[in-house]
Amino acid sequence: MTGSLSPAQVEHFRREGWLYPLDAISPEEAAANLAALDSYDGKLGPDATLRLKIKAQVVAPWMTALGRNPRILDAVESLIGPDILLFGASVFAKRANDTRFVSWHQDSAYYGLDPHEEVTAWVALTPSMTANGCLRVLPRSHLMADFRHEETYDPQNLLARGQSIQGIDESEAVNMELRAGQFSLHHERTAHCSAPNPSDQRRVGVAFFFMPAHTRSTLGRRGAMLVRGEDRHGHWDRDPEPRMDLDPVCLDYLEKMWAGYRNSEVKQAAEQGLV
Ligand SMILES: O=C(O)CCC(=O)C(=O)O
Repeated sequence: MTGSLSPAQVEHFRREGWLYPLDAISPEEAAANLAALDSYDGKLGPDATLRLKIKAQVVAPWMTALGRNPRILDAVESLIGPDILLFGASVFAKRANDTRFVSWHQDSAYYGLDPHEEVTAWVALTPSMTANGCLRVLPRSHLMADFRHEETYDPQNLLARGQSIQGIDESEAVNMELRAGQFSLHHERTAHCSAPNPSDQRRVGVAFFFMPAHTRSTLGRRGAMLVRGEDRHGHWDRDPEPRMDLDPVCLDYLEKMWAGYRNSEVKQAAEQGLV
């Protein structure tokens, strides 16, 4: 398998909670995917990317195909084994000269997954550099205790409730710089964030959330997509597969899932004392 990780890369991920850069698609393919995303502006509101959250993989066949990219899945398989469910995907887009940011957070506080073995592959559709607000991670934070999150509702924050870990010591933070078409990996419990984009180059990426098929939902029955291997456990319903670009059935599903995530799922995290 061409994208399998070496033992040293696996060991690095297990120790540090992140890994980059890895190659997924060519810069030309990344540009084609970006053009498809851009074509949704107007059709899905002025900034379509703000609606492409948590189940964005159902929006179009190209997005589902990216979530099934063999290089990405080979790397993910090296970490979580051969039976892989795609729990979801979110688009994170910052315009040029954009003051919006993503605060420090752990996905494990919100996703309602047990055990916490989800791995995110963040795929760059434009260059994602320090200068334009690339993804940042706190090394080894996946091995630390759960962080407490505060809901700030800051409108500049690209997260649903502006959920934020306060007081992180950023001195060891790593900026995961990527060229268009490359991807990084981070563990569900790895604290991560990204700064505003003061540059004149936009920064767009899609985060795909992969989990081993034995993962359970702690938030009731939900959907996922089987993207490799077999599901012998049956803990998840099947997410719909898009038949066309902006498949209306899938868009409806995406809206419902995003509303649920913003409301009940985050509320449940609050009840668990994590936000
Ligand atoms: O793209 C970003 O700036 C943040 C991404 C993120 O929070 C994630 O991939 O979970």
